[in-house]
Amino acid sequence: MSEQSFQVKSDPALWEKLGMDVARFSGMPAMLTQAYRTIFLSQKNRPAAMAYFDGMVENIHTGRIDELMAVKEKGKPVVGTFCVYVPEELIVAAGGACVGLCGGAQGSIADAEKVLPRNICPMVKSAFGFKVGKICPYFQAVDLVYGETTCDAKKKTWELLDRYVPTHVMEIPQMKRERDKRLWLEEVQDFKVAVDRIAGTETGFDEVADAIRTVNAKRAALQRLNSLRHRSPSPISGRDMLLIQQIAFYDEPVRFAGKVNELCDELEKRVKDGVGVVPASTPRILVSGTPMALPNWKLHNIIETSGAVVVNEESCIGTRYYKDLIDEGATTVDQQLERLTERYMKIDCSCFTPNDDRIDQVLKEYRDSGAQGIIDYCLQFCHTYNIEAVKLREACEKHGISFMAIESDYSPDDVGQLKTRVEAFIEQITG
Ligand code: BJ8
Repeated sequence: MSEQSFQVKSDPALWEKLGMDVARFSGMPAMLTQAYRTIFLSQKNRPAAMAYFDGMVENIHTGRIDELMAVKEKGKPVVGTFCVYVPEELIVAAGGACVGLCGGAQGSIADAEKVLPRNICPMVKSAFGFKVGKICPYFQAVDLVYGETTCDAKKKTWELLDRYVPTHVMEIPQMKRERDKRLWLEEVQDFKVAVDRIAGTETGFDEVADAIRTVNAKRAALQRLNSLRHRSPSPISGRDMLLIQQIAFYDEPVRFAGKVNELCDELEKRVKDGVGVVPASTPRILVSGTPMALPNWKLHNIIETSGAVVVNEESCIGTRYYKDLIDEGATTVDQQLERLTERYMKIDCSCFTPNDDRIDQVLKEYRDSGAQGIIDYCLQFCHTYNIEAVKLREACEKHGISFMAIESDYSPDDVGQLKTRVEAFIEQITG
């Protein structure tokens, strides 16, 4: 898609119906259009199959919202979530839609700070501010949100968010012992009952099996895509990969998997023909750490406009979301929920202790992706990832891997300083 033809669409009548602050939101499509043209469409040699994902961004506040409203009209729930621990398979099984609501924009932070303390994670503030300011159609479209007890900032915010939208909370244990696994399974069982109740149905074995296959297929498509971008020269940019991984949280899963596989077919041809989005000599960087929710493209844009390419995201908007699939061999609903729980327990968020599996996983992804250095990204005030970076740095030192830790928020204020640090890091890894 050309820079000039791309346009994020508007639908004030739809936004009005959703109870949004239309006057305030009406400037958003133009801002997003401008940012998207600059960050994405100015890239050279993008794969043709990116056109679908460009279209998803054009329709982010309109067409996809219409689809969610159609789900609601059928009497099925649209559930907002904030964490990859909430099992989307059970929402899909009940005929509902699952939408990731994490916030990645600076524009809603001031709204949040009217209620929340300032010194907490920008992702939590951004999401909360979207709801308080009525400036996110997804937040307005969801019937309820499902929070979880991962970090302190999130779990305490749910108590306040419940004043604006019904907010259920799932308890996620902080350790992975047998007794924690039992608790977790019970939480999953309760979650199924709650979602079924809202959907007005009792999902049985076949619906759960179908949903597991659907979400597995989505995750498998993303695995395929990620392993293709590990090739050298990289056939797709880190910015485009990040975008696709963000869209995975709000697109319809079957269509999304199909489009990712179409892109993979194109990239396979690129790999065969030795075609890259950048030359093979371009320095390769793995980004690890906290998730980058839409439209947080800040670090990737800095890295890729400084002469390097991002070849992997060890993040929840990245491999942590799709590295594990659910075993499809269960023969009863009870077994399905057990297998599902086993899969979710493999997610290695820093909210867990101990969490050494994550350090091993970062090192594995570093080797698999052919990266030459790791930039660990931590959102401000995220204590668990910030502290875990100590162990990650030690592991990198032990294995002779170049490592840099960055702490940032959504404001543009530190872009110049970050760019200087990233450029110096790129120079260091290229010797
Ligand atoms: S599984 S990473 S999605 S909790 S960055 S809000 S942890 S203070 S996002 Fe997360 Fe689930 Fe873990 Fe993934 Fe808190 Fe940290 Fe902010 Fe975070």
